Amino acid sequence: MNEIFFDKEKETMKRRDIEALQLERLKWTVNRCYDKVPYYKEIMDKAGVKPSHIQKLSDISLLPLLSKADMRENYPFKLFASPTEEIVEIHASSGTTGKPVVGAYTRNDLDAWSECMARIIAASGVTREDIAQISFGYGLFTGAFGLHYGLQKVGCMVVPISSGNSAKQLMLMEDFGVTVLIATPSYGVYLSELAKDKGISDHLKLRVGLFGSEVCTPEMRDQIEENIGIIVTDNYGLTEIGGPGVSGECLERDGLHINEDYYLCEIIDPDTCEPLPEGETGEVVVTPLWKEAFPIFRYRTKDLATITYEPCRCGRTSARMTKVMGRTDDMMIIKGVNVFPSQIESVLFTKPHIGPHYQLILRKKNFMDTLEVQVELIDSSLLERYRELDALQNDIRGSLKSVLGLDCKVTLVPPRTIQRFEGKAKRIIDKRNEEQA
Ligand code: DLL
Repeated sequence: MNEIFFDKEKETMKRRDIEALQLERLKWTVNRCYDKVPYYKEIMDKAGVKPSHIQKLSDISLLPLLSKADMRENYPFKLFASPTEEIVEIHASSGTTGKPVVGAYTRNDLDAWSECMARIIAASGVTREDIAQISFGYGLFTGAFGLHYGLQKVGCMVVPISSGNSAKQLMLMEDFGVTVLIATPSYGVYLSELAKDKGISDHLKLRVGLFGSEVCTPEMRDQIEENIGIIVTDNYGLTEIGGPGVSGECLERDGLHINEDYYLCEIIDPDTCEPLPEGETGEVVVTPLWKEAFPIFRYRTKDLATITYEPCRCGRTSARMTKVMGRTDDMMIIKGVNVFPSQIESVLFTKPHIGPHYQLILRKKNFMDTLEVQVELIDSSLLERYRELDALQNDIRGSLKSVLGLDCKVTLVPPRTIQRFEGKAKRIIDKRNEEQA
């Protein structure tokens, strides 16, 4: 059994006690929203709900759901519940379209955030003896600072190198004897490939990697672990609800432990918005229970996952969510068929000779949408073995057809030809508006 806890007492609370604490903090959050943020008062009044209506945890469903549209409407600071002089830091989402979502922190908020992160970091087996390299981009993105504060709270030596300059990343890893790597899974794969190619994997002292901010597929995890011999764990969060720190894997790697005294998570049916029972997959809706500067309730993440309340083998009693299975807004509609990248990934995992890098290219041909799945081979020699290559291509195409109900073009491309990313990977390339044929 993994005996690594940051705060054993809080991480092994009885369900009854966790729920009592959640209710107390939920009331505090809802009161704060109602009293300090005119927009929240307005939408709660419209829904006919007052803070006093929250008497038990399930009363949360009386509150309206919030989404990115509410954030946009109140850009940049209108949802803040603390005066500027009490706010000590802001962050913003990494979204590429429209205005970013802005989050704010008071001094107390930073303490709570650090605590959430420290628990996740310790659950990955990291201790104060470790040296941790943060290869997330520092800046408005919440990833680097969140991990930075948590690692320092654990007592690690932090190397805040930020993302990019991969040769230097490897040099410092080797020279400083770095033991923990923090990055997006895509950048983790890239750095690990580079370390392997340069023949320095064996000189590195890396033992654990905490990855998050995008889906880390089993294939990516295996590849990083194989290339640089580390244990990979996954952690989850988003800017709107405070950044990373919502949940993370322990060394059992059997779901991501939710910091339940800081976050109340629900799973809803994304179409009907009805709460779903334990074990069913749906959209994750999160209410942070700790935020002073930027409180928020029932935030629709668009991420799909399942939650279980079964205690984990590690001894923690917190609820666990599965890895994010996809996003409701990643859904592509091609010839009327709903397609998620995760479905395509699940087919690709099962095939030989291909690595974790792929791209989905959407085009329009004769007014019809088409999908091309470009997949990178591990070994270029297969490109010369035409019959095998053809067989593999047809095999993938056949499997995709039976899983998706859609015929797509499959192209196998040489190793290292699909773009690598230092942040989150961009898998879908939508050329439908560029190439009207
Ligand atoms: O990505 C916060 C974060 C930073 C989490 C570092 C973990 C580590 P945003 O940029 O606002 O915040 O993006 C949030 O990223 O809704 C998910 O779709 C996705 N995401 C975050 N963590 C994971 C994960 C940060 N572990 C959006 N697995 C979320 C899959 C993730 N997707």
